[in-house]
Parts: sequence; C-alpha cells; structure tokens
Amino acid sequence: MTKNYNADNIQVLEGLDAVRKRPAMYIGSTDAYGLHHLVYEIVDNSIDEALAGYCDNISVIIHKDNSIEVVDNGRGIPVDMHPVYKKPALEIVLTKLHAGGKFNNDTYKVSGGLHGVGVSVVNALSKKFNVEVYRDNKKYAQTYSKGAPLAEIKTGGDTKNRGTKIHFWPDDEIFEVTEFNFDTLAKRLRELAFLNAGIKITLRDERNVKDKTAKGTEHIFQFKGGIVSFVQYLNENKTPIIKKPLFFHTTRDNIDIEVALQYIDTYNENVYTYANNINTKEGGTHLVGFRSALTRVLNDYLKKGKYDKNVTQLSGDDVREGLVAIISVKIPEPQFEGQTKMKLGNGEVKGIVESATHENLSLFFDENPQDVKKIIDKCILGARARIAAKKARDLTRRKSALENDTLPGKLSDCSERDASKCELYIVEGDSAGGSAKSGRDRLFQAILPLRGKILNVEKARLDRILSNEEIKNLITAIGTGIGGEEFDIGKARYHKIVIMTDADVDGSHIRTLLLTFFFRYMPELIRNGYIYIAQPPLYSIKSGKDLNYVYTDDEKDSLLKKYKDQKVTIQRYKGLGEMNPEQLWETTMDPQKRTMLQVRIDDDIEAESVFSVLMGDAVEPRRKFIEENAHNVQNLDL
Ligand code: 0RA
Repeated sequence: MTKNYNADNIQVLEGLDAVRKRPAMYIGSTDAYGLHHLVYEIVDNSIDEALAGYCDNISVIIHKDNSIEVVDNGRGIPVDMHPVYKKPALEIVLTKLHAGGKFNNDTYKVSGGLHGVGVSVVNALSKKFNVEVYRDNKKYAQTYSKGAPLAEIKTGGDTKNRGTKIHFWPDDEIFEVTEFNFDTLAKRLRELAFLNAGIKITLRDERNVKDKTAKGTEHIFQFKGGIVSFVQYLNENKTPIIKKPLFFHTTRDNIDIEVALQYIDTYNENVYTYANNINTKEGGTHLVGFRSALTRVLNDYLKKGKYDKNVTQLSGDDVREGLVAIISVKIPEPQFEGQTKMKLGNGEVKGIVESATHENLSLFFDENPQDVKKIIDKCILGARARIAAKKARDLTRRKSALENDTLPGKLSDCSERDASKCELYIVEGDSAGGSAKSGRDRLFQAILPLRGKILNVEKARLDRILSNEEIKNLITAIGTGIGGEEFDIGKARYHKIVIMTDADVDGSHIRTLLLTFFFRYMPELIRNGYIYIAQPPLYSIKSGKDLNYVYTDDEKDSLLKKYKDQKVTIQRYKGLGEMNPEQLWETTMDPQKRTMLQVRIDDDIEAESVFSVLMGDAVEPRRKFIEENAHNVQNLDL
C-alpha cells in the first residue's frame, strides 16, 4: 500500500499571519517551552517519515548562534507543482498552516499531536529558515524569513541522498528566550528514540567549541530494544523482581499497541503512557484498558494457584505496587482531552488495549510460572498492607468521630474558612513553631509544628505511614485524605502549604522528607501549585540605622562591599528559632514582603528518579547524585 505523495495530496488550510500575531495559540507559549517546541515540530515530521517506513536517521544540531538544523533521510518534502495553487508543494507546506498530505489517515502521524501544527509554524516564527530537499536524485533549496520566501526554489545538482534538511533561526522578536537547552532537547529525543525502536537520533551541540576541528558535545540515541530499553532505563538504580521486562507489540483495528512492564521491589507505581509518541500525562483510555486487564489477569492466576487463603481478591492498587511500565499506542486519529489535553479520549482504544493486554500477559504467564509467582507474592504483600491500612484508617476515622472531628492539637489554625485564602505553615520544631504562631496573621495563616523528622515514606508502606503520628497530623490538617481514591483535592483546607525549615542540613533533610511525602501520596497538591518552600533570610546586616535581611551569600558579599569602611554587624540565622516573631513575620511570612518558592514538577521521569535515588535503599547512586549536585543544591529542580 505505497502511495505516491505529490502536490495533489496536500490540503491547504490557512495563512501564517495569524501565527505571528498569536504564537502562543500554536506552540503553547513564547518562553523556553515554545522555543523548544519548534524543534519537536520539525523532528515530529521526520518521525512520521520513519513511522511510514521511509526514514531511520535523524540528526539535530544546535549551532553556535543557537540556530537549529534538523536533517533526516525520509522522502523529502514534495517539490512538484500544486495544480490549483500553481505553486510548488514545498512552498505550500512551508507557508500554509496545516498543509501536508497528512490528513488521509493512511499512516499514523506524530505531527498533529499536542500542538501538532506543522513545519509552516516554525517557518512563520523564524527570522531565517533554510530548507533543502533531496528527492528523485536532485537537490532543491529555498530560503525564507518570517514565513515568506526570499526567492524561488533553486534546483541544484545531483545527489544520491534522500531526505530533508531544515535550518532555522527562531525570531527574537517573538521569543522571550532564544537559547536552547541541551538537556531539554536530549530528554525529548531520547524519549522518541525509546518509543520508536531502532531509529537513530543524533543530537550535537556546537556551542562552546573553541577549536574548529573539535566536534562539540554529541549524543546518539538509538535503542534496538525500544520501550523494553525504556523500562530498563527507568529501573537503572532499582531492584527488579523479574529479570527481563515483559513485552508485547501488536496491531488491532489499525491501532498499534506496545507494552513493556517490570516489577521492582518498592511500593510505588511508575507507569508512563503515550499516544502517537505524546506523553499522555493524564492517562486515558489506553491506561484504563491496560489496568483493567492487568488486575484481571493477576486475579485469574491468584485463583488458580496456591496462595494466602485470606487474600481472595487483588485490588487495582495491589497489582500496581512496584509496577514500572510503558504503554505506547499509535492510532490514526488521536483525540486529546482533559485539562491539559494530555488524556487520550478515543473510546475504542480501551477494549482493544484491554483484550491485547489480557491475551499477551496470559500467554507470558503460562510460559513463565516462576515470574507470575513472584509477582503475585508481591501483590499479596500489598493486599495485606492495604487491609491493615484500611483498619488503621477506619480507626483514625472512628477516633476522630469520637473526638468530634477535631484537628490535631498541635495545629494552630486560622480563622478564615475560605481555603483559597488560607495558608498552612509546616514548621520544624516547637520553638520555631512558637515564633511562627506569635508572628503570623492568625486570620489566614495556620501553623503546624513538626517534632523532629517525619518518616521516610520511600521505604515504608501505607499502613506504616498512616500509623506515624506526625504524618497523621499533617493529613488531618490538610484535610484531603490520602492515597488514590481516598484523596480529594476539593477538601484541601489550605491552598498554600508552606514548608518552613531551618537553613541547615537537618532542615533540608526534613524538607526533602516532606516533599517525598507530597510527591508520592498527594502529587495533586504539587500539580495544583499548592506547595511552597519558605525562604527565610540567611543573615541580617546592620550598619547604623540601616537593617538589611539577606537571603544569599552573593547578596551578603555585595552588601558588604557597599558598606566598606563602615561599621557593620552581621548576624547569621542558623535556625528559625533565632528570629523573634516580628522578624520571622517581616522576613518570611508577610505576603507583602516574603519570597517563596513554588514547587513544580517539570519532568516526571527526572523527579521519580531523584526521589528514589535520594530516599531509596541504594547507597552508591545516592552518593554519586549528591557529589554531582552538591554545587547546585540551590536549584535542585524536581
Ligand atoms: C509534506 C508531505 C510529505 C512529507 C513531508 C511534508 C515532510 C516534511 C518534513 C519535515 C521534516 N522532514 C520532513 N519530511 C517530509 C509527504 C508524505 C506525507 O505527507 O505523508
């Protein structure tokens, strides 16, 4: 079923003026996110060529001047004349929005995904855009600026190559930043190489190359194992309970399904889902189908085998403990829904993924009885813990009912009842708690002091976590409940939850413990932007009547330069307790003056890895991580 693509196939929809007027409508934003999206937009087109079976080599170069070159060995953008427009197809593809012979649904496409707007958008937002096409043994070249061609297509000499080369310079009148980040591009290209087994994607950075003969930094991403390699990459520092990830790949009703999964010896679930290479962070029908099949298959085997008589049924949560999986579907017309358009909506996908998963897992389990046993034994541990946790939770609930639903005694609540105006300060230690309590504005600020360190949730199951006094207080104070279905963001009693710890090693440890807890058990609080980190000053510097609070060492140094030759008194605050209530209010809690860091998760895979490395069992990766990151703990991004 090969089709010849030429100008006839290309539908033309819209001009480019709109793109330059409202760029964010097309690429999400004009900050670093939008800037990097330009690269993905081009690469997605190359990947489409690969999915159609015509391309296996893509190379991305960041040039010295922060321009980007993408070269692929696909079919090359068609160059023949369009019968209606009387223009070459290449020009139409590059100047009309959504032009591309890609609306016929014959092939899966990646372009057309999240922002999926086509190469023309990149052209429109570039101050310069050079394209070269190698097709039918000829070279073709054209140059554009801000979406408009500067000259006709030049037909050059002969070539044996086939493909497309695009070199573009993002327009600094449009973008707030024009500097590309190597790691950001590397992450996405690595992901694409995992998701499209075998394709070779090279990323080269030519900035900071002094010697002309030197090649710069280069990474080659190519994984023959595809998503199996992806799962192994995710589990690099973990302990799997079955040797090799389980894998299947099948096509049904024109839907391509790939699943790789493995179990590791911890309690979290780590599943990433994709539709047409786009990370569907909100899940969707493919995830629902997969989960339902996994639960069903494992329950089938539980009933068939000889296991704990007291565990008659595994819940979805039980079978997801320690599960690491990649689910990747490719479908002709993906529908993206949800708040952030990252949820797959196509209804037909659920049943198809469910039956494919059920069949393939059953097959594998029949052939590998030792592996099933290990998995089910682990699920049973999960089930027992769940039953114990339920008892603990019921007990807490019953107890709180008896106690008239009282909040923890240590909580000094605020009087405001509108949660969107309320703030909860989680404070290290009773003495700092005392200062915060006297210094706060009691109308809208609540204080919860924690005694010492909370439990490391990375190494404990829900039942133990729920029996920990400090954590119980935290959960009751926040009001949302905890864990999967019990959690309800609508019940949050505060929309700002501020972690306020000392500026020392203990303080940063407590902060990490709390962040791990929120990340694992209440991630919605982070995703909704409810979690903050207070920024207390490091020093006060006094000279005469001038009193300054400074928050960094650099700030201190520059201030001391200013006061050179004058008498200054420097006080270093090691703990919050060293500040009196007024100082604490003025420097750290007063909304008019304070600065706080809002906690965000930019990269799920990175965050998952940081928390498991920092808080998990393996010592060597942790030592390495701390060594490599010691110099920039200030901006330890999650
Ligand atoms: C329009 C039509 C076709 C290919 C392409 C565009 C194409 C675009 C880019 C961008 C970078 N590399 C590319 N390779 C091909 C013909 C095939 C089709 O429309 O499905």
